[in-house]
Amino acid sequence: MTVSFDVVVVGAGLAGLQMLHQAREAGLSVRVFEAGAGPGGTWYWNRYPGARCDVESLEYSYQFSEELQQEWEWTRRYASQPEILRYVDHVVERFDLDRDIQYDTPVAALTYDEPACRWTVRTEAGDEVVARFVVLAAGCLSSVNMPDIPGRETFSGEILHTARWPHEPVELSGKRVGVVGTGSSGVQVIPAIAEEAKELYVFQRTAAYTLPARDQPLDPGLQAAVKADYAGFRARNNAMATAGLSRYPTNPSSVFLVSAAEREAAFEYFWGLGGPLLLRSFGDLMSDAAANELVADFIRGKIRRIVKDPGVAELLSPKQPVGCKRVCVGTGYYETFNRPHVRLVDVASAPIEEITPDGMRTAAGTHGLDTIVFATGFDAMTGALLGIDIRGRDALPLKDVWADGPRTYLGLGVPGFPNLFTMTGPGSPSVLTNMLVAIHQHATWIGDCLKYLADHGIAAIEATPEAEEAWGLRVNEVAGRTLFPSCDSWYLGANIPGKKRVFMPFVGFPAYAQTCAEVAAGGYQGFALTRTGT
Ligand code: NA7
Repeated sequence: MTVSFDVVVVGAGLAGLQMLHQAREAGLSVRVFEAGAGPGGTWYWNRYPGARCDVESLEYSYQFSEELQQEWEWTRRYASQPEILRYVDHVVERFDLDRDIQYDTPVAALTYDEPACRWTVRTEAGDEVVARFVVLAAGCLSSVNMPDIPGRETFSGEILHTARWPHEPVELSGKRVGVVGTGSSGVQVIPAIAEEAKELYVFQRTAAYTLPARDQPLDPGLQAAVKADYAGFRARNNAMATAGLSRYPTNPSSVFLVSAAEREAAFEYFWGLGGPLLLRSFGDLMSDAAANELVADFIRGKIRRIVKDPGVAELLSPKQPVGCKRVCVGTGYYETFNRPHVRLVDVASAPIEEITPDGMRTAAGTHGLDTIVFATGFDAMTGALLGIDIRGRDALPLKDVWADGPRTYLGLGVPGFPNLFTMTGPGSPSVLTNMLVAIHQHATWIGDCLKYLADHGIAAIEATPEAEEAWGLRVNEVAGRTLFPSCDSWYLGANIPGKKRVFMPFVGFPAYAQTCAEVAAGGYQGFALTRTGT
């Protein structure tokens, strides 16, 4: 007999874990399928040396339980990967989540049975369960991008990817290591590997803006003050465009209204605050290309002062607008290039051509390597979803519906796919915010929705094509007012060869959350609801 659940959740990362909790709170039976051997998603897989969250720990945490947020003590301004995994384990234990999670179980296919209003969920092992609802919490940055470089199989040393880092320690001391990629993962792993490796070659295609994290032990006084009114702290953060960092100043005025000296002073002040706060120094940095160029130039000046070799400093200086690719937050990144055993290899002018048995060949020459580390990112936002064979009404494949890019209503539902919810999906703020806030908003919204459907005898909920169409226009219209779509980023899918270029996340958390709340309050406007027996 096929086992049946009210809800199946795909993924036991931070989104899936909260969704499990919310669905239980709504009185529903739940099964979570997780590909990894343990919980934590991003923090389970990305175990590379130096891995650390670039959102402050007091904010990168769950807010669904006052007891949880009171009892957990963070140790640093930014939590390391092991600390977050300890937090995840604590949450799993505290809320007894494990009994509903099946690990080592990637989901292969989801098929909708329209007459029954049920999904059949098939795992890669071939097991099947049925569920009234499916929530996809498979991760925005979980489908690994491994570049297809010829000769990989011939390499005699070890090939690693930051997002599939082994559980056992990796021996790098005395080795010649090559790192490909200089996004957020590269910026974290490069200084850590430089501590151990005999020689380090950094293969850079596009320089990224790296802002100093200014990580430090968390001030116990600050932690206590936040805990004294955690609800207020959360509410203030949720009102920010990026859903966070409300305790820092924001200057909404134009950079063009001040003198050059005042501008520099403001940039210096916000640079000194650390993390992405520099982008808060003026209100038009992310909407006006000329304003953005001023802050870009300020950062390039910093790079020139830190990096001793002018040629290397020039190569490390990004050309694209600041923030159109996600800014990196690092510790000692630029300083690493002053170390004598670290070499920057420009693979924009001389691309990687081949991996040989003992190294990497670019158009400019060969570098002997013992280990190659790919920090080449992810097929973001859609990769994990399209990795599952999802078929909706009339056996419609999601991959066909999304052939020209993802289309959703609120990043929560897709026409033709009833009773299927995407958490932090394309069309929602997700990666442009503190993910934990985005997760909280989606998990509570979906949890409330499931309860509403049960209370009102509704068997199926499905986004309407009209609502999806209108939402797609709004996502584009809001993004069009910013500089986000102005360079080849993973927000646009531009990092994956052949992927359709569509700006995927929604810009502006508070407006989004308000729209979702209004949709729910209005009886789920934009969704077609089918009553039981109709
Ligand atoms: P990112 O930000 O996508 O960075 C990937 C890096 O790898 C980036 O520098 C890419 O250069 C580079 N890359 C990708 N493919 C290649 C090839 N074939 N050759 C050379 N270089 C390549 O991924 P991360 O893991 O660092 O960060 C992802 C997010 O995770 C991050 O934003 C945070 O939200 C957490 P490119 O820029 O494409 O020229």
